[in-house]
Amino acid sequence: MSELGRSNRKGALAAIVAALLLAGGVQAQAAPMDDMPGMSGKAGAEGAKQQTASATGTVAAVNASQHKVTFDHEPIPAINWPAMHMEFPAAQSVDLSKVKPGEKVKFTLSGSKGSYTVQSIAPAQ
Ligand SMILES: [Cu+2]
Repeated sequence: MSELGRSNRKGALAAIVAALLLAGGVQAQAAPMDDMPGMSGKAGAEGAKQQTASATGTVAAVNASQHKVTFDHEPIPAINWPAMHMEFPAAQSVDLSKVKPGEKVKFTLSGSKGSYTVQSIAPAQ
């Protein structure tokens, strides 16, 4: 009898913990949408829809071994981004050996939500 009572209590506790975890999970998923208000409308029911955007900025760093590039980029209205300093993975077609820190460039991005890949980099005029 006492054995049964203990296992029932355990079960109830597990259900409460599961409910709390679930509530936390829902909140965590909702948060990125607040950061990117421009995306929620366009993505619609399709969810993580691919978007492309072009931007200008200054090359801050090139990570050849990981094929990544860091920009101090200007605002990107197409994806609702303010000016930022950030690192992006670059597509394999992008030749990072031609990209030098301090260079002012135009670049294009494609991706969805907070995850974008650089598709091209060209010198800015
Ligand atoms: Cu950014």
